[in-house]
Amino acid sequence: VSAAKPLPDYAKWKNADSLIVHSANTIETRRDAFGSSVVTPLDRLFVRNNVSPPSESIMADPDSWALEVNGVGKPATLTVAQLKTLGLQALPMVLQCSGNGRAYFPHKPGGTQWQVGAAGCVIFTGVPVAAVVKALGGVADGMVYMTGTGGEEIPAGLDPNTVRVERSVPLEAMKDAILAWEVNGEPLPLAHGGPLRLIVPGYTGVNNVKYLKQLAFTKEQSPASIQQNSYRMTDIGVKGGPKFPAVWEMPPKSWVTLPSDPAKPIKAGKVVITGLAMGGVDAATKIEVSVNGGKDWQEAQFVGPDLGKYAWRQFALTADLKPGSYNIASRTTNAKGETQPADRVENNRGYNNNSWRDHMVAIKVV
Ligand code: MSS
Repeated sequence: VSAAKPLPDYAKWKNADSLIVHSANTIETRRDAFGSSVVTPLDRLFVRNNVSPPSESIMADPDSWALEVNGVGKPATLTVAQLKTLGLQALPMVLQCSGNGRAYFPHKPGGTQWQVGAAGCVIFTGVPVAAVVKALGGVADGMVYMTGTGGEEIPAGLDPNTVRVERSVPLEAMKDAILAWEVNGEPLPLAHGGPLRLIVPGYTGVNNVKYLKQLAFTKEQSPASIQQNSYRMTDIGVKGGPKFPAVWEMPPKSWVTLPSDPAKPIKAGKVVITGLAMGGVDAATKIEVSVNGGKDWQEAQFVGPDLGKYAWRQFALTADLKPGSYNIASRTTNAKGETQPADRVENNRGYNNNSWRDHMVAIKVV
């Protein structure tokens, strides 16, 4: 029996049985624990912080949390209470760490060995960024990026350029972005970025800055190392650098959730294979399942509600399986016609793994 690591204090309220605790700041959902709801229950949602989260004391009076907005016609500091007067949008979406699936890269990239569970489908609620920007006189001329700054301080010496977690995304990502104070109908907890978080749907986890202190429209990407060096698609063996593509939009991806425990043999006969499929920045529109390691594919059915293009879809396929060994894979196609590939895009830090082969599950039917 392996000694399970304890949940950290700020995430003590989570359901330990559903989670793999890699460290105090990296906690993933087990492959068999996403549940039957399309929306991931908060107590099973993964957690990832690059450094320790800020003190729980910032949650004492969430409405008084102040956000500085710069790079607009009329720069201003707005409290959450003021933001709540500017508009409201509920946004179902997949929140997924850039490194989800890193465990399957053969070159063993450094970083958390995430399997499938650094992802969840949740409903964030807040005000559209576009409404806030409109109220402040629009984006200032010549701005190219939307930059979010987090509220925690990173330890001295880690980054010569900033003490903050800071990420920039292309300006066009503003169109569906929101500033969220709620998730799944509850006040946004500290673990997921409360009191206020920048949500950029379709973009990988890191771009959704928690404890948001500043939202700025900028000419350049943030000088922070987390922008310039980390979260870049560099060649294997090459450390980061601004000349490599930033990890921004998510590619289409799916994985089977059941049968999920290769240690447990499955009874021959009709077996319902289930899973989750996401389209990235476009809706997942097609899902196929293979029971023979990708040789033959059958179209599976989406089951459960469609919560919009940024959410994931649950899927199922009933297969008649005789005793034997099977490799179960799934692959999705999005509205743009992009299909999940067999092979991962190799990169040094193990980002954006959407290879169907890497996410395959071997099962035994008896
Ligand atoms: N924010 C801040 N402020 N800080 C940090 O650290 N992290 C990232 C995001 N945001 C951070 C932030 C990441 S990296 C991720 S994934 C996310 O977040 C997560 O979320 P949750 O809620 O789950 O925890 Mo990777 O790409």
